[in-house]
Amino acid sequence: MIRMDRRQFLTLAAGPVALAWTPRIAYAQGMITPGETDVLAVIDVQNCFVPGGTLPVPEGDRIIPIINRLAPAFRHVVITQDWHTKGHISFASSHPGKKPFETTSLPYGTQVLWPDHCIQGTPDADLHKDLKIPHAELIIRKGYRQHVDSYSAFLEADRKTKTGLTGYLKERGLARVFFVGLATDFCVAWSALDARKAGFEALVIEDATRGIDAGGSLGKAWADMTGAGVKRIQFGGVRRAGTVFGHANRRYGAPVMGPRFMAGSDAVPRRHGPHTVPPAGRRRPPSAL
Ligand code: VGL
Ligand code: ZN
Repeated sequence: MIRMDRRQFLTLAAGPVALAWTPRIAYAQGMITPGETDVLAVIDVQNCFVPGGTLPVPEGDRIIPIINRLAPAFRHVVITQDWHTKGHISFASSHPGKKPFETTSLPYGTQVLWPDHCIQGTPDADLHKDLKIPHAELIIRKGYRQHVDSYSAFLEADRKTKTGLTGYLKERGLARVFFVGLATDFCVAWSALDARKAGFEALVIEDATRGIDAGGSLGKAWADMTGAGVKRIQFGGVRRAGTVFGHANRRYGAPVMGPRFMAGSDAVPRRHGPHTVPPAGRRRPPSAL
């Protein structure tokens, strides 16, 4: 005979009810459950952009555990890699007398000059070893033309040359792109803005990004993004299909632990983001006991 204590019984009994309630609660709390036409775009989480790399973004490595926990919520994931040639035109070292973070004028406009970074085939250009997204479906490289930079995952800096990502997403029926990665104010922002121009819905998961913030670039990037209809959300706002947090929190009046969608000024401080979701094994509603 199978013996079950009261706690186990209540947990099991609550299961189907909880699942049935999930969509309504998700909507009520503004949480987002990624679906079949959603894709997570993981931008440039490479050694070059984390501390110890050639163009380190402050705290760039801090987003990796968050991305690893977020990615399983998405059926579809694409990854980008900044992938420059040696002596690339975006490197200050290619412009005598120029220093990193100065600008120069190029045929396609003003170019910020960077330290040599993310050179094709070097360990510096590798995806970070702690990034664990085995189900990612595409890795798209950009910035590999000697004379054109590319922050955006869609369109290079000449604003004409396409990377092919628009066609890929459209052919696959993917309509809503969630962006994470590095750096918020360059490759993430340019990608999100171009996603909007190409007709996609675009969201940036703020606490799964970090910025360079050169000369006010971070504030400007957010202003441009929100002006273009890019939504600004937090990690806690995205949840995996089939989880029952919303229900559990509501019904039992438990402290709000579940992921919540927090847009704009409602955003909860970063420290609350990654800590709000218990490990997968513990995702079940509390029993009433
Ligand atoms: C990036 C500067 C130069 C980025 C790439 O990934 O944001 N920034 N190359
Ligand atoms: Zn670059």
